[in-house]
Amino acid sequence: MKILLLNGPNLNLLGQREPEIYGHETLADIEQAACKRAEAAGARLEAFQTNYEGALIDHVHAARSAMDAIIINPGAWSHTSIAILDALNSFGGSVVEVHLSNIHKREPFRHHSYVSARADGVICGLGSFGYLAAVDWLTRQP
Ligand code: CA2
Repeated sequence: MKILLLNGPNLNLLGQREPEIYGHETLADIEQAACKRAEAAGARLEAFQTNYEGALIDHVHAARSAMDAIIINPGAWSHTSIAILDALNSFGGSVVEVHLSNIHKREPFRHHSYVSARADGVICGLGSFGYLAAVDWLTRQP
């Protein structure tokens, strides 16, 4: 099982600002923990973060022939990007959408995610644990 972990815009700033919303951990901390969790379950995880929408879409396209599953926190693109939804619709494996914060408890413009229309599961509001929960679900035994 090969898992691609994608994080969208501004998530490279995690741990540096707004810890009351997004926590104290850095993105590197989160990626390392997700990698460890996947390896413990016999899976491999690759992580990529970008502030460029086209770069994220290119990674989804590359994953079509190389990855079994995608865990994605699309950041603010969740609420705006039909292009990311279209790219994920071309991917045949499992997709889990993760948000650190509970987007439904926040401003109304964060309540809708285009990506959720494709995601097999959506986790929000559990902080960085959401990424581990996504790995656990993807690597669960039947
Ligand atoms: O809760 C989430 O994970 C979000 O995807 C985070 C996005 C936000 O636009 C979504 O509505 C919900 C924002 C990420 C910004 O991350 C920062 C981290 C530290 C400092 C500033 C921004």
